[in-house]
Amino acid sequence: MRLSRYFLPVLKEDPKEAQIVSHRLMLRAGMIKQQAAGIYSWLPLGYKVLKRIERIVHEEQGRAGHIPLLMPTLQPADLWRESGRYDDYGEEMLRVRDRHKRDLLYGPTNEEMITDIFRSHVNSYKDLPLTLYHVQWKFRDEIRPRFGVMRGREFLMKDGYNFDLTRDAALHAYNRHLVSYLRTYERMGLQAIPMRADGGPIGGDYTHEFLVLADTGESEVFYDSQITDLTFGDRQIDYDSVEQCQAVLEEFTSRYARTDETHDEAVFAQVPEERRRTARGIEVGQIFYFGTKYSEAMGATVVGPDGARVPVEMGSHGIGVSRLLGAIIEASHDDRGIIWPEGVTPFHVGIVNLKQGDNSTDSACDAIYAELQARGMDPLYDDRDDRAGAKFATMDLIGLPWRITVGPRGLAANKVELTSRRTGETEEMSPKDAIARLEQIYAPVLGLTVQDK
Ligand code: P5A
Repeated sequence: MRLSRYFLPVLKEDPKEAQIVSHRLMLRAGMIKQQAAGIYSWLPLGYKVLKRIERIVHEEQGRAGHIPLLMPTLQPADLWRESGRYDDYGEEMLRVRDRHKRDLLYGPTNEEMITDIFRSHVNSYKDLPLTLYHVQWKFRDEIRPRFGVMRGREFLMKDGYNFDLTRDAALHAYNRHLVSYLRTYERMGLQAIPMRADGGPIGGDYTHEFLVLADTGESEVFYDSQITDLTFGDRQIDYDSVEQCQAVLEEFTSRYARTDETHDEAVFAQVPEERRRTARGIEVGQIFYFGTKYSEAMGATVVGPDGARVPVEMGSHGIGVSRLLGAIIEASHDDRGIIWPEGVTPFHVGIVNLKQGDNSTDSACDAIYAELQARGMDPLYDDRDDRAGAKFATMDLIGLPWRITVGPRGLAANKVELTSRRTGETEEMSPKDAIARLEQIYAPVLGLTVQDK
């Protein structure tokens, strides 16, 4: 993309309404615009990151064998009357009435609807196990929407639902989700720690939240510091293996880590004092096992191996896709702006032309831009006629992890600068070498095969 043709409405001043850094930077970088309390338009740059995050979520769900579908945002109230949650959900549920006076609601979650789909089409245990998921907008009429996309009223969630014959099989689905979530967050450059939590309005008493530690987080958390040493890394997991998934769950949940809802001082006191931590965290996901809560209420049964019908065992699993943008920025920024991890950056590299209109720099930038695209990368070329300082400030604010700077003096010696946003380190090299370096860096992210040259 050429910046002269893009829509990037950056703000010079700090917006007053933003209390935390991620909200401030998302507004300043022209990523979102508030339309009503907790309701946002996603401007091109924000939309791009949202799509990158969504794509990682889809890839990791696919790897775990989960199947995508798409349910609507509006749901008939009658489904929720069946489960009893229409009355229970309270004021957080946005209720709507259509012209035929039928009650609808803007879905805050989809347990009822997916259970309805299941009972309409699945009859036998032979069709199990099954995990269906979608990435869809939700609405919760939060009392206090705040911190931008962090606590919105309309927000994007990945929500998945597992259907199994037995409790053990459903617990394997739970473990499988835990593993796939660990991978998903790490690909976004985040450490999200599973912590024992409370079922809330979804239900069930076996549930973990995934928390990214941050001072601005809304949840108070208590944990054994050893837990922060764990990483999933690039281990290969067979998602069908009960033992492998169970082993990962045990590794990541055997140390004390709880939200304030389930915190127990007596148990916490058994952790050696020097390892006890109290902190704040951002909840970026939650997994639930709730057994037959919805299937019994809604008559979702299957014929079991002995011919008798049994209610299906279920759980549900959510990732806060739009909240993740805020969480990533909270975890990765500096005074000058955002620092995107390579896995989610809106553009892979920024190209800054120090002398727009100069034949040599213009044609060098055009060539670099074309070559990066030819190799599967997505560059943002600042081709505006602006001061170098202003161009650098914009690139720093929007947080592209790499920048190529092209100026007439360097170019005379066939050199450009490659700068890391994270470390600020700059190296001089030929355009060809800069492109090759970026290709190496992005190969794992893009699934590229780098040819030896
Ligand atoms: C699990 C999937 C559920 O709704 N039903 C389907 C279960 N879980 S949850 O924990 O309530 O939500 C899942 C994740 O969605 C994000 N989230 C939000 N993001 C932005 N604004 C909000 N108001 C909001 N509410 C929930 C969180 O990341 C949460 O973990």
